[in-house]
Amino acid sequence: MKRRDFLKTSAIGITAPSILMSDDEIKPNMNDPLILSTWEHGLPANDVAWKVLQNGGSAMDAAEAGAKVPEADPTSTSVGFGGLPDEQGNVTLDACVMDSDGNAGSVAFLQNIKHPVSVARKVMEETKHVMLVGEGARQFAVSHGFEEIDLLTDESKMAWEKWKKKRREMMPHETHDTISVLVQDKNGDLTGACTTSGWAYKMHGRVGDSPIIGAGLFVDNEIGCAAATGLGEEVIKTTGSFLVVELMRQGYDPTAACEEALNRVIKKHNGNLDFQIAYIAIRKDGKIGSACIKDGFEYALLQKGKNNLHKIKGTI
Ligand code: SD4
Repeated sequence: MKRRDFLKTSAIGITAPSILMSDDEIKPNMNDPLILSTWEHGLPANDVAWKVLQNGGSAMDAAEAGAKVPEADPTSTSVGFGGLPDEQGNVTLDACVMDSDGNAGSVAFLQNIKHPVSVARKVMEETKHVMLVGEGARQFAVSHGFEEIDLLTDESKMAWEKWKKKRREMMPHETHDTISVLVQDKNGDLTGACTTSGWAYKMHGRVGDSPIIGAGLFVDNEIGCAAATGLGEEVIKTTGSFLVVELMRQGYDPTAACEEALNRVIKKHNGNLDFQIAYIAIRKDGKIGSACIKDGFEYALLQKGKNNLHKIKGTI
C-alpha cells in the first residue's frame, strides 16, 4: 500500500512544494523534536506545541498546549467547546495524557469544562489516581481553578436539534476528528495527549476510547507511543494504542504495527466495516507510522520546523 500526499503547509512551515512523500521515507533523527497529530486541526495544534518546545517547555507541556487548540476552537465539532453533544444535548468530554515516565492522567464524561486535557494532566500530577469521571471530575476541575462554561454553541445546538428532528440513528462513521498529539522532544523522550467530545449524539454517559490509557493513547518511552481516532468501542475492545506499541516492541515497523492493530478489528467484522479507525505512532528512533481503515484520514506531522498535512489511503 502506498501512503502519500503532501498537501498543506502551516503558518510556520515553508510553502509546500508539490512533491509526494511517503511516511516510510521520512528520515528519523533523534535530535529533531517531532510532533504528530490527528486530522487537519493537528496543524495549528502542532504549531502551538512546537512553540512551547522552542520556548523550553517540556514534551508534556507541548502535547497539552497542542491539544488545547481544538478544545478551544468552536469550529472543531468533535473536541471541547463546540463539540457535538450526546443524544440529550449535553457536551461530555473525554481526555487523557501520558508522560515519558509512564505517568498517566485521564478524565471521562466531564461536562462544562473547556480544557479536559489540562484537567487530565492535573489528575496525573496532583492526585494518586489515574482517572476521574463525571461529576467528580468536574468538582476536581473547579477546585483547581477551572472555569465552568456552557460548551454547547449555537451551531452545535442547531446540529443536535436537526438530528433530533430527523430521529436519526447514531452513525458510527460520524465519529470523527478526535485530536491526539504525540510529541518526541530533542532528547528523544515521548509524551502524548488525546481529547474529544466523542461520538456525536451518543447515549448519555457513554465513554469512548480517548480517556482509556492503552486504548486511545499509550506511551512507552523505551519503545514508542501511539494514539487512536475513530470508533472508540472497537479501539477499546482491541486495546488499540497499547497493541500498536507492543507490536513495535516485537519489531513491527510503526506503520505495520498500526495496520496489524486495525487488522484485529477488520477480521472480527469480516472486512465489512462502516466506521473509521486510524492510528498514529512514533517509534523511539523517531520513525513515524499511521494507518486507517477507510480513506479520508489525515495527520499533521511537524518535523524540522515544517508542519505538513498528510493524507493516507485506507486499508480496506
Ligand atoms: C470516541 N475515538 O469517542 C473517539 C471519537 C473519535 O475522531 O476519535 N473521533 O470514540
